Amino acid sequence: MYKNVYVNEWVEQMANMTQPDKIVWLDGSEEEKARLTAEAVATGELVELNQQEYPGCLYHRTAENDVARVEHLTFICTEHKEDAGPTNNWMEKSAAYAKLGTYFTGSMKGRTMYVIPYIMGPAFSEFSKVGIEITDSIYVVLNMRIMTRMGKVAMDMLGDSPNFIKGLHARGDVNPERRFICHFPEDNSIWSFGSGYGGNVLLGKKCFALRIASWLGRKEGWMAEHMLILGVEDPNGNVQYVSAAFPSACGKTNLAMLIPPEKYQALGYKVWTVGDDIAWLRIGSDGRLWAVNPEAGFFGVAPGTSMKSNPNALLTCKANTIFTNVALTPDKKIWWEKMGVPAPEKALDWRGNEWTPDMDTKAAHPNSRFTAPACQCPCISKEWENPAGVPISAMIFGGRRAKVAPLVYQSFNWEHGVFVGATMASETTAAATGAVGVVRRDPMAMLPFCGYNMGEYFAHWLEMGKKIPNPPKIFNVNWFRLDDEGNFIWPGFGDNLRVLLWILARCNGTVDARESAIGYLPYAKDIDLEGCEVDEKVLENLLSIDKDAWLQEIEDQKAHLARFEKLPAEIKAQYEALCDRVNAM
Ligand code: GTP
Ligand code: SPV
Ligand code: MN
Repeated sequence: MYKNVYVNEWVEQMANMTQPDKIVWLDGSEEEKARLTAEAVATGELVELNQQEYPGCLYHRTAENDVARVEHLTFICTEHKEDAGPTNNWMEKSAAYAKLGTYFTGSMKGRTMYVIPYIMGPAFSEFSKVGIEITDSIYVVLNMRIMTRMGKVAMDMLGDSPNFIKGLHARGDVNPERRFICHFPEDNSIWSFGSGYGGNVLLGKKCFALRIASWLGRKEGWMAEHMLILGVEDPNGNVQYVSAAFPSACGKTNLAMLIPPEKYQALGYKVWTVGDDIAWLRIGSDGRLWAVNPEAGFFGVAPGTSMKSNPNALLTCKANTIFTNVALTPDKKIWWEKMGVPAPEKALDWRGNEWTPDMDTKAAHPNSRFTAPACQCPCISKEWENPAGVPISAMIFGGRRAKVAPLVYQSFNWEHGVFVGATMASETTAAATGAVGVVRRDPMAMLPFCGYNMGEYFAHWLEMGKKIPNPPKIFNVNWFRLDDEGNFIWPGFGDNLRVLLWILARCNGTVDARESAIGYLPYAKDIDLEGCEVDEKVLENLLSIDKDAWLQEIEDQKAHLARFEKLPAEIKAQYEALCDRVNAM
């Protein structure tokens, strides 16, 4: 038990329903970690990896049917449907409690209930909020220990306040028929049943830090966004920060940990990581928008992570990391596709089946992940735990678009920038169950994560723009344009710094741009290509916009915007202005 009576009372209620054999109140100590790890290793829930090679690292496989977020089983549960809006699944609040209550009742019989107090955000920061997650999974406990500031520090911050987000999770029998991820923003509460996977069960992450927090942000005048935060240091040592929203598995972690091309390293440029997935943003007393990363770790996509593509991520994972659904070698090492090292002669794949490189199945699941402490990242910003956050100069939207979207463009102003975010589209990835590679509209990369009516969310963005005296400039990028053979045209990764530098030059007013139908486009000469495999002609192509493609695009946008009953008039006006400009191209 803790000293906080509100926490104790709620835990007692949840225990009466779920009926665990015992309750463990966590404090976050090293002794506790060692004890729980040993227990999970003994039951086979976790595998201890080769400790010479991977000190402190663990391996876990989730059930075969439980390897990604389940958007069709994720609900916003409010009294009125219109508060969830047209893009969220909705259940009436009391009906949802009743339905999930039948699943939770007795679900922890024979099991242990763990109580995890945690903070999203730096301890004792004005940005930060406390959550308590109840779970019957040690895997969840050990992941939350990496992803949040958990244990005693959270109870110290909470004090005797009733103000905490209540999260209840039980694995149940991991049956997709009885899997529900329900959010009750009116009650600051989250109930998750029947899954053991990432974003479904690490309730501090998408459930709290985006769905519940977006609701709170609207109420309290701040923003919770699916954004990385990074700092670019110039050769004089000045650091400017940007945040960027890309849909799941579209490059946030990679951009956040970018390694500058050689030329820029030699000149003294550096990129510092503040966060790789979520940003909480508030207006500072200086009139700028300031951001913190509410998380304390990275839950990153493993496949494709190599010493070539993202060495900083790989180095972050060298110790104290949990690997989920990657391949396991006989000598207890791990492997995944495009890791940049030869495949093992044999391994157990993500399903736990014998695997050899000649098989045409993947050894690691495409959405397999590492959970690693942010403080181990070689390029972690020294400001990453600053309770005041970092000031944001530019906000960037982006996604996977084979054609249509150019490499980069700048919005005309905040209102136009909100429209650009509201009409964002991207091809779907393995981060959620369902078809991969289908174009869908994903406003601000928040479609699966906005905890309320998305029409009102757009209005909140517009409202914030009016309140920020010195708002960030808003841009759109696309690293994923394809040639006719289906190859990426832009090399991406480290070379994305070339685009970031144009963006910052725009913020600093040191470079011109040309006005186009969709926004300000760079002059090709202003994106430096020295040492890049792309020449100016290819760049011209990457920066081109095709009238026919954009005529099609505005048709698609029309259908998308028609979904929102509460679409702000400003967005509608922006849409009409875009149509006029495209027609006049
Ligand atoms: P979530 O954790 O799901 O939110 O994903 P994320 O947005 O952090 O994506 P991540 O950085 O893990 O990248 C996902 C995939 O995109 C990986 O396979 C990367 O290799 C690939 N990727 C990232 N950046 C680039 C890029 O600049 N160009 C290309 N072509 N691929 C990229
Ligand atoms: C995402 O899907 O955007 C992730 C992974 O960052 S999860 O925690 O599963 O949401
Ligand atoms: Mn994400």
